[in-house]
Amino acid sequence: MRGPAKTVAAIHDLSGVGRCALTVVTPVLSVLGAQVCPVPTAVLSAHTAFSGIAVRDLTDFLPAYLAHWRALGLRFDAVYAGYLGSPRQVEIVSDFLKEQEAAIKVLDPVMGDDGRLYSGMAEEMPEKWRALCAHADVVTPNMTEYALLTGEAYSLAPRTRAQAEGMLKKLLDMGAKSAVITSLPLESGLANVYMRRGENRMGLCAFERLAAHYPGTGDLFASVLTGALLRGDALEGAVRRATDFTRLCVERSMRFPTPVNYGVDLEPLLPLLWEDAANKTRE
Ligand code: PXL
Repeated sequence: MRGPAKTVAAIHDLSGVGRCALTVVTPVLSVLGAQVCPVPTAVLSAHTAFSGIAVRDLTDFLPAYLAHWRALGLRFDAVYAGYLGSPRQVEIVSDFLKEQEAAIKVLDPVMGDDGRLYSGMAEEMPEKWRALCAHADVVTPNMTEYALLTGEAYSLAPRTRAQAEGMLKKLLDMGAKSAVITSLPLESGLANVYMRRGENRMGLCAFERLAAHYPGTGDLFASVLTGALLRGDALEGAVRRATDFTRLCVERSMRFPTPVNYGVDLEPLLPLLWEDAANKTRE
């Protein structure tokens, strides 16, 4: 890779156990050659699918944290935000995004799965996130988050191509420059679908349905996507890389099963991302 490492302000929680948020974002982006500067939104002993967790929300700490960064005059190549712990954090992130004019902004509206908000997620978060999406270069909701953002009923009924394109357009109408919906059920099967503003046609990466459903795969997908965009991939190449790597991690985790709450077994596969990135650098 030519030049210094690209920098990413990564605005996510730190969950000690369960492989999501910063414990996924950091290794993935590092192996893709980017320096991660975390903005921790909360510290949890484990992600919210575990019961009995210890949680410390960091909303009150973030203004001082970012004020120091402001004093340092930091400018990032990318800002990648995921799990935000309170409605006020959305305001704080919104101000930060406005200051980071030149950064690629990847916004993953991490709010829920399986048709429900994550435990502890405030009811106002969908409308807050809707406004935040206007700042995005790329938004990456799953089907639950798509329903929460748009106010549509959650449904996994297979969609036609035209319906899926209509869904992507709704996200673009919120102001995002491009949109990706993960694990969208098409009539032909599951796919990660995407569209850029001003284009009416969607692109898609199809993948086969697997029986297991692991937390943190949305974070894994969006982390690879962010790293690939920073390496200069176009959106289609980045979605392809993120889809392929996420599938590999899920397949491996099913072959050597651990309880799903502990997340996907990504560490043994990180060298593949490295080799992929190294090959690209040699090209
Ligand atoms: O992977 C999404 C995620 C991020 N952060 C926390 C979570 C979850 C999903 O459950 O609980 C704290």
